[in-house]
Amino acid sequence: MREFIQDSARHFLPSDVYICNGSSEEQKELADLLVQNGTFIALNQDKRPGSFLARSDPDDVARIEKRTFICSNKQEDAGPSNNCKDPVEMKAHLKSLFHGCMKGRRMYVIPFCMGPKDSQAAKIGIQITDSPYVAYSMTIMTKVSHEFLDKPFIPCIHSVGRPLEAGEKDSPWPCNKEKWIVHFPETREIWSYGSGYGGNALLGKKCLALRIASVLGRDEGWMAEHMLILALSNPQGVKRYVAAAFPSACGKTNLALVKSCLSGWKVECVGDDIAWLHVGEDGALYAINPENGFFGVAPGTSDGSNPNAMEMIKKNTIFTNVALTEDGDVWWEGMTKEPPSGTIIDWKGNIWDRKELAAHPNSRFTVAVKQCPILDSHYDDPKGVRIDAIIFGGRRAFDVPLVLEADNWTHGVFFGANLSSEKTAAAEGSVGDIRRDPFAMLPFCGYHMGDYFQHWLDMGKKIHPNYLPKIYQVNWFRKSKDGGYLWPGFSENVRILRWIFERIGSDCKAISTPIGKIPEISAFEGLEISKEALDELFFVGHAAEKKNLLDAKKYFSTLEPRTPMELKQELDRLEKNL
Ligand code: GTP
Ligand code: SPV
Ligand code: MN
Repeated sequence: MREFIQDSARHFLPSDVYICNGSSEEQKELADLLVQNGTFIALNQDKRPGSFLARSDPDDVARIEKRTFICSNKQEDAGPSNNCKDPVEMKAHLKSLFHGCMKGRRMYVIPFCMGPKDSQAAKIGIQITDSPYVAYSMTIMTKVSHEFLDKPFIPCIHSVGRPLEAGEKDSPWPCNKEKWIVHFPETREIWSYGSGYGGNALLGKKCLALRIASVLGRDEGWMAEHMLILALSNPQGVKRYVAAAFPSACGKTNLALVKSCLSGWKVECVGDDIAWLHVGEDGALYAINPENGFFGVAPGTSDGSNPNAMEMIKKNTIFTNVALTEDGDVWWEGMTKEPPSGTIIDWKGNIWDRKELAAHPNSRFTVAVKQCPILDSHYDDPKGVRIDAIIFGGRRAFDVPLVLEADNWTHGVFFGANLSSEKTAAAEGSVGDIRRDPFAMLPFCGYHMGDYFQHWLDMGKKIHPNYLPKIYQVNWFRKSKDGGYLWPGFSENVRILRWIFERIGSDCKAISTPIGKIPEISAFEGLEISKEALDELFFVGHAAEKKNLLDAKKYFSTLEPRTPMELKQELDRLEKNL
């Protein structure tokens, strides 16, 4: 650890070095500094105590997948879905790029723990960064303490890539046009350069807890997944835990915090973005949330759609790239039907013309889990929570039904492997294009996707058959011909959770289709929805399914020779069913 810190300082040449301890005094000092630097604007303390607005550089607003690399010793181990470069060459390149990159800045050392700190499943990282915004965010998103300094750790090196010459004026959001988010899966190292935003810079999140952790999971027999974890209790007080994977900005945080529309049915939250899944001594599958906070999408969040999130972000929250109201509060599209009156400053810091978006579509709130009003009592249980069902979901305007149940684990893995979704603003690129995003892990799997599919199949064999979670696929986003959503979503999604809960109990019936099982009409009793809308929501078109089958075949062939045999057999089974 000492060597790592000293080497970093010698090489990156910061003006000084500070080791974070995660205390509230330290958070206060960081916040004061950020306000002084102009990175933070303190919000109206009567309306949002302890809360701040940050505006990023307009070119640093989301994850950048083009600039994300998995540098395996052998290119084929990274697989066709990852950018890969030779690790020796890449390391040499990064070393020269990072030389002197922290001149004129303080170097923060952040010892952090992902997961319940007494859990065998937890992992320690040490992040080096020259960004106080990142340091502050890390104290919310992870557990930071000096006690993690003398343990084995995953090194995470980050710089905004903008050294300051003596007397040079800093900008509120320093960053560099050139960006690198680089992972070395064999040596378990992370280097990130040029961006200060979200998953590019808070290295505990996607870089450690997904890309590196997925590799650790493969090697050690567990799974790191892009999943929320929630608890659903029925009116009798029986509680079951569910994990659900949706691609970025496709509904994880909203489902994890959902307020139930069904009386007597209660949802509680364990995590909203990442799950680490282990087989326990009893042979069941257990999940922990490695994170300590939420980094949630702001637009669309309102008292109507997500009252629990609105409650959670009333205080001690960082808002990044949202709009600022005249009374020193925040606003974003969808928060209220009408924007507030008075002058509004948009996310770029200009007076809002009320035409362009006031908040960036990937604007976010950063807040500690302990502020979650429906936090589950086991959220920090070192053993994790037992998972009874797994859901895969995407954002699909057409062709994909509201919910499907898999016939068995292998069929469920087939669902995950075939997950496709419309692209969102969470990553740079064109929004709306449909792409394959297997298991919602396309941008986050640190190794070959074919091996990853095989790992899922192998994990199914390690779980005791009595505890094998049932697997589902959902789509809240199907649209009618006139362009509106067919399904009300949000709190009504609990109906689907209830069906899943009752299916686990197994005395609730389902209807078979060629592609999976669907609920009977009784699941929708009491919901104001037309018969036509329900029919459309569950319509399984033969032509569309044939096309899906061909696409899946084509996709699986791109993973050869690592496409698992069992998934190819699922293709045959589907073809017969169709
Ligand atoms: P990441 O943090 O990027 O991983 O996103 P996420 O998967 O947590 O997605 P999130 O819950 O933040 O939702 C993203 C967007 O989808 C928000 O604008 C939500 O308002 C919207 N959304 C979420 N759930 C639903 C739903 O059930 N129906 C509809 N129509 N929109 C939804
Ligand atoms: C995602 O893109 O899935 C996010 C946002 O959760 S970020 O942390 O930036 O990756
Ligand atoms: Mn996410």
